[in-house]
Amino acid sequence: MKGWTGKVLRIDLSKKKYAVQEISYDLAKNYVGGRGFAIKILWDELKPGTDPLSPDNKLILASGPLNGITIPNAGKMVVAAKSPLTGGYGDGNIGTWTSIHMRKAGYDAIIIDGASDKPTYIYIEDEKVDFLDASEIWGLGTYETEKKLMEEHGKNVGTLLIGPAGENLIKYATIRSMEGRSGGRPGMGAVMGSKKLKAIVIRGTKEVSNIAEPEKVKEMTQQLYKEIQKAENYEVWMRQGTMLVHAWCQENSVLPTYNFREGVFEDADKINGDAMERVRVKLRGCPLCNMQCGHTVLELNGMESELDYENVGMLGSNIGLGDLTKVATLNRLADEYGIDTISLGSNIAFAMEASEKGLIDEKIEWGDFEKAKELTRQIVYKEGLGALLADGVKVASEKIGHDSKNWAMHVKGLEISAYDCHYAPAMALAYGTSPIGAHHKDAWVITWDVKTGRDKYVREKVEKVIEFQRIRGGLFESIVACRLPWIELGISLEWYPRFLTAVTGTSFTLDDMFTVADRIYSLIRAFWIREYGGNWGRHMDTPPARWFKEPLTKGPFAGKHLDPEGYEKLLSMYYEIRGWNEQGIPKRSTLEKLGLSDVAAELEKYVKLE
Ligand code: PTT
Ligand code: SF4
Repeated sequence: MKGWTGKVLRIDLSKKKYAVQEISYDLAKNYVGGRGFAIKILWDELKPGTDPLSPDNKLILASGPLNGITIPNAGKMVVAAKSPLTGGYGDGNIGTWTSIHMRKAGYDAIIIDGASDKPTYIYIEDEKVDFLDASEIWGLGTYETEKKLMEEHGKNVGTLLIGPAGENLIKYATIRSMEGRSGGRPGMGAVMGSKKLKAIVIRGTKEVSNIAEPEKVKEMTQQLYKEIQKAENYEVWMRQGTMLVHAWCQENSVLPTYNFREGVFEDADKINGDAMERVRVKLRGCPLCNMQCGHTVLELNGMESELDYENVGMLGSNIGLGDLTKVATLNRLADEYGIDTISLGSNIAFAMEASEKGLIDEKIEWGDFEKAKELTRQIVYKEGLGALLADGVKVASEKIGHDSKNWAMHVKGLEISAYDCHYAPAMALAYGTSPIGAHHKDAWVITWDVKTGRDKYVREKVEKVIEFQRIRGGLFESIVACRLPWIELGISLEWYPRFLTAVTGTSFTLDDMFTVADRIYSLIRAFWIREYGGNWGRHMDTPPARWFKEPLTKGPFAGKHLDPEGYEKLLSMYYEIRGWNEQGIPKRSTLEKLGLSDVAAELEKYVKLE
């Protein structure tokens, strides 16, 4: 086959063995790559009920046909496993040279199984895999770890690594790469830690040569780089990147503030994109990108800290902190430890609210930077109050009880990213139905929600959520490329099936890609249901009670809250369009239509199918 390498590298850390396995053309065509490969492997191979932090969990590193060649913004990769935070499917999309080196080494994906009995890292060079001693780097922060790995193996490698948070099995530890990149919000770093795997270093020395139409791909690549640079929004984007959205969020009352109680923050202008631009020191980003968006500023100790909107939303207004340098300091700390900034911000805010309400003994006030910093350390080392928060807000609320589950801001156990949805029903539905828990990546519909009538609970909104999920969660996560050229610069979506067709020689239209996306979505859904069995239901797709029961008290939309009946209506429409039943379980006919008859047969062992 063309385009795909057709090979998967399997590594068994328990036995320190590895093997190469071929994948079929049908699998490649039906799942394309990235998230598609990850869920197919996890569904086929993971025994239901597997403890995510046991050696039996599998860590999947998956690329797509666009990786390893110079196509713009394709320096990305999917990292996936059963999530220790949610108990369901978990993944993340990380910018890294690993994606490129993995394909150059000859693999579409790597599956890491088992666990080492002592700290280890893996060095892969083409066909060769070495299991190396990591005792000297175990315990180090991510910056120091990466530096030492590069000193040892040179700079021409891809790295994926964890910090102390992953080592200590903090359930929202992430995987890090290239200093600024972080991926796998639902605890992919903890899965590495449970395998005593500090890092993966990979060098691919070959070229990805089996491209169906190499000249065409080359020509299109040059054209797209130019088109990106000429885009109308290019200059504005280059000034602030994702931080552009901060001021918009404040204006539209969706900036997460005081644990998502409010959508406006009194000190918003001290931590927005303009504030960042005034002190910015550098621009960084993923490989193969000419619209880089990682803006760094100096934190309190003079170190660089890379600010994206989510980081500032969750470690700024959401914990009541209106000082950019202090936000940057917490952000750098999170990167150093290898812990997700979104979940961290949510857990700190949860502690602040619990303290305010007298539900915990510790005193930690809104905006208290020193205590937030110390709490971050305590979370990573599971000390004091940190031990309560190391498994996420869902578990913390189950432990402290009272009404805290109403304001433990998560869906399916994954903390909500930085958009308040008191008055944004489509975005609430996007969080509710995201396939990994409350992440914005699959359907960032908030600007559309605001533009088209925030009081409306109508079918059009549901259709938009599904359209975005198909594009963002399906197309971009399987090919695998950054979606920001399309979202931020208005680059036409048609580029991507055209690239895919020219690379693989298999004809893909946008509609074909949406069928792949629907297949991936229903299979991810089946995975969750198999894990949750009888405990599955609509509640799994419902955001926390705060947004329904506690209206905003500040800003232009004071008094607004989500309408529970309206939300139920949206959810029912969502299930109907997806071909799932009233509990969100795929119908047999839907699975069959997507070529998943075997999945229907397996799922029937766990729930009744319609
Ligand atoms: C992503 C999530 C995001 S989404 C942000 S900021 W964003 C946070 N970044 C963190 C960080 O930094 N350090 C840290 N310790 N934790 C962090 N947690 C948060 O993680 C990221 C960019 C961004 S920046 C976005 S929107 C886009 N996301 C894409 C995606 O999901 N898919 C895709 N095909 N393209 C995307 N392009 C953009 O990539 P997760 P990255 Mg990330 C420091 O991984 O798990 O999905 O969580 O990968 O390489 O850092 O790029 O305003
Ligand atoms: Fe990476 Fe940003 Fe470029 Fe996307 S736009 S590839 S996230 S640097």
